[in-house]
Amino acid sequence: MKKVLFFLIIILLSSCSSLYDSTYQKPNLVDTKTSKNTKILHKRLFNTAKKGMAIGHQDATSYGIGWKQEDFPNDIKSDVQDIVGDLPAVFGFDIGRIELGQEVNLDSVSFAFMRKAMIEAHKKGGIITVSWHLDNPTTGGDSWDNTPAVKDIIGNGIHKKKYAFWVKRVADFFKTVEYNGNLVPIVFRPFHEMNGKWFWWGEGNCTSEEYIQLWRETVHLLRDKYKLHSLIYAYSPNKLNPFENYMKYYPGDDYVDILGIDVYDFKNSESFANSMKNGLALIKQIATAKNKLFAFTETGLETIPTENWYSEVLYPAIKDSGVAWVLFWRNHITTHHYMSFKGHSSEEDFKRFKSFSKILFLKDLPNNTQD
Ligand code: BMA
Repeated sequence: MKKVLFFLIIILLSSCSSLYDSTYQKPNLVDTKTSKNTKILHKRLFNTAKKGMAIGHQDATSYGIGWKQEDFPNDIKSDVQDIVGDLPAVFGFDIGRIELGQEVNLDSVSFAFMRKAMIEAHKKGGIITVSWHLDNPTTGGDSWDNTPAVKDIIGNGIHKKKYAFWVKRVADFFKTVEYNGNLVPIVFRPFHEMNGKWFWWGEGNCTSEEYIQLWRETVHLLRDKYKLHSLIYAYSPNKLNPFENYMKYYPGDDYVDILGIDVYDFKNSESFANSMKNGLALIKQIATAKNKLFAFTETGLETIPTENWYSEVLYPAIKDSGVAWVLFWRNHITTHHYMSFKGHSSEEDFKRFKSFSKILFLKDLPNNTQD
């Protein structure tokens, strides 16, 4: 009996430590009780960054130009796949309005569908990242209603209980995203672009201390109160203006797993290339010193009017950046889309972009050892 127990302990210990070695050492994750699948996700992101960068698309399989997913998962469609014959490696979703208990998110994607799409993406070896354009808890307006509200939901703020309930709905949803009896691991990227003035959690609408408190209390709710252990947390300011400090709103090393940045091209390739290079170099430097992963959490050029944008504007700036992934924003309509699609003038250039060895789509990702 003693012998059996001894072997059992050895097996248990070796299965716990097998993820780590000299090239990939145990990271200090925000959630020390995080699930095995979440640890594996972190390791896969680490390995991905060694190989190149995973290409992501927001709402990749939910809808695209001229279509909305119907017969899912029998017939998975994606604008990316229609062009290059492979799905993106990273699947972006947004859970805005889950906090209200609504059936569809702010872009009319139903949460029931989203759950299926997340599970399907995970099953295929994809990486999932989720943003949260949540409504303004004080006014009931949307994320862009920048009436100050953070002070009302932190500490003993008047909407503290309401916010805790909102976060419970988030946790409850993530707890239903399950595959083979395990929760699907997710990169959660709440309260993004806080250094911009457009969201109620942004610059000028709360202080950096309030923001940090909001982030930390959100982690405490998800992780400690609601016992959700399938998340990796990503911090993602918007492109920095001169003299802006990336760390101004940083919630702390114990509250952030991935350092990100959002940089868009507003139809000025030169200025975009500069902001991108500076921003990506900065997150690389800070994240490396902290032994954390880093990623290009949002980018794009709306309607992609610039010739050879993917291969000649974007690629040179990202190729040696070391980011784990690059996420392009959604393909809503022909006047609001950030990914190429079949028949669009950028199609050939996107194929060329795909042919670069560091640009990784789903089939190029390092091995998927989850479940
Ligand atoms: C924004 C736009 C909006 C959308 C929001 C959340 O950047 O695309 O139309 O509602 O993201 O996806």
